[in-house]
Amino acid sequence: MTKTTFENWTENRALINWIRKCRDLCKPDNVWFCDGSKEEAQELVSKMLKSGTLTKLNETARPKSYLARSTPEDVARVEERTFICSEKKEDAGPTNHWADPAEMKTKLDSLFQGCMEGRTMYVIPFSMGPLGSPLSQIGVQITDSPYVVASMRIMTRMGKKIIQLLGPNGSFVPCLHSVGMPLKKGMKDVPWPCNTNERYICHFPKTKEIASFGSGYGGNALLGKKCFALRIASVMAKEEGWLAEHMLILGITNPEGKKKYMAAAFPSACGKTNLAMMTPTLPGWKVETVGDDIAWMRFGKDGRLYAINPEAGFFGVAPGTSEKSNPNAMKTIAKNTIFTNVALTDKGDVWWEGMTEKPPSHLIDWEGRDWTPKSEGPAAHPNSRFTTSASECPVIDPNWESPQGVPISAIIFGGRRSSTIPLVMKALSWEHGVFFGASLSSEMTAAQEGTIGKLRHDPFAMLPFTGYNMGDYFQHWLDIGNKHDKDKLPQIFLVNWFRKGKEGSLLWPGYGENSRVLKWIFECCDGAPITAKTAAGYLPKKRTLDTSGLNLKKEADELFKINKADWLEEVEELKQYFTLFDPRFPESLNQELLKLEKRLKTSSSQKAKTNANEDIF
Ligand code: GTP
Ligand code: SPV
Ligand code: MN
Repeated sequence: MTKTTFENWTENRALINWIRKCRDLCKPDNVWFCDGSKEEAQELVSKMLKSGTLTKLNETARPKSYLARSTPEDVARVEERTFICSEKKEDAGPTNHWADPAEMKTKLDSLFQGCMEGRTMYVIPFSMGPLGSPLSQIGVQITDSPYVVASMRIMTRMGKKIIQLLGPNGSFVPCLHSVGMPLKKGMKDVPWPCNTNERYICHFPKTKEIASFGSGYGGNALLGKKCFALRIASVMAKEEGWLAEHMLILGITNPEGKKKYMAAAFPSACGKTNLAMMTPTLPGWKVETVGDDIAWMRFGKDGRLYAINPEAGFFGVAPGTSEKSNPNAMKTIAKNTIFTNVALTDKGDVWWEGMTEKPPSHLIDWEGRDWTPKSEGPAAHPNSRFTTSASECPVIDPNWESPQGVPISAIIFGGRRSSTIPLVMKALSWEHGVFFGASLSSEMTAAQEGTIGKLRHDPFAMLPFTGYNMGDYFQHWLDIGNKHDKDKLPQIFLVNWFRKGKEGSLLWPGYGENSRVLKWIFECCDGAPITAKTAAGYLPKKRTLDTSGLNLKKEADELFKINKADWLEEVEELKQYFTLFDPRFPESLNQELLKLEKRLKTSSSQKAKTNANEDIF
């Protein structure tokens, strides 16, 4: 076998030069050009079993699957350490951390200096999106983490075929990553190397480059995902007139065989994977998955919006996933899966909170300690995840790799809101829908470092993922509406699975029952006369949301209530929040807010608590 050299691996000079530069800077012991083959994956796994990074799961219970445990300091995305390095601070906007690109480059140069000593530098050519699709993009990640290589192999299309596609002159997004823990001579490695003192997740929107230092976890380290497919891609999308969004994509077929595609944006750990793979409880309805986290959308020649899933796998939240809540996810992760920070059973299989009603009597928890139901704290980390191929999903959509994408009929926004926001609402117009997106907020989860349960604004579920000024991003969404045929634009909806009743319990059963809401949305898109106009938006007209056979509590009426006092409070709060984006806040969104306030106030002759099942004007 001939040894792989830069020259016989690629003819792309720009790529060779960049890899050489990284090698000279990071000083790895050797360079490994990833070909994406099975043999390569096997070799990496063997290496990680030896180093303790991976534990093999029971081959009968969970074939070809592994468990990784991170250190407790490296369990989620680190938004505080995420930077947008635009030339001007205003272009990063008020919601991003900004750093001067030249200063950050200098800082990164010193951090990356010799950072791969004692380690292998892996070079991973990858495609975001189906190979050769006009909507796809190529990236090359350099990393010193074999765990990242194994994960990228699942999450993206990677290897030799990408190099062929790139050719001698193709362009790529350079993504440099290091766990930031050089192995000096005589130093012993640890199972999960990382650097808790120095962490930088950096994006250079002008030159479309990414550099990440110090973390080996998820969106911090799998740079094709949030860094490329959202932060850098959102900049490309703005420049080129398309959309890069934190959205699942699903196909839904009614009992008559009519199919529509929908995209939905919910903040991290708010239900995208679950909705994308759901098993409808409504007889005759079918849901199929195109993607569970990211959508890239462009207008087709016919004037409709088409979406692709740029990813090839799922990096899904484990806790709460069960045969009951998400049987399709359970089938997807039955084999060939890497689990991170879940608990280990005595039989060598995985477990997490919510997987079974009763926890096993003994486990090894995510920190490698003995655990019993009496132990303090959960056995699996709340942000523990599975990494698995989309192709393993039993309900993967037949068109999920279609190069032109799938036509989107509805765009859905949602978050965790224990009050105020009804189960489902349709926007009055595209602009009102953009207002839904801009005013989205959600209670925080374990997917981001921060205070769990605290309500925070998360416009378009893109707060940590928009690579430029959020005010300009709002304008971009408005422009999309202005530039395209209004009749062909997707209709926009707002949903909330998480509204709570007086005793603090969830009012809506969620999961498969969400098919009832999807059905209503489906029928709205078909122009069915099932909407009732309220001050806040269109709600389901009396009894048009199919709740047949659901034993909803009496207080379930609350699900649809537009409580005027709460909404006026929301308006005041939004007035305040939107000033953050001055002077780049689009005037038409201000108008939407004022119109909402006016509608709420003119409905004052009505009862303070309006029953939304009635038209309120
Ligand atoms: P990211 O991968 O972080 O972007 O998350 P996601 O949006 O894909 O969230 P996911 O579907 O993994 O759900 C996160 C958590 O929310 C899990 O614990 C689920 O069990 C829970 N969840 C999902 N859908 C529902 C629902 O309809 N109702 C309720 N009550 N919980 C849900
Ligand atoms: C999210 O946090 O939205 C995720 C997980 O999908 S991560 O890839 O870590 O960003
Ligand atoms: Mn996500």
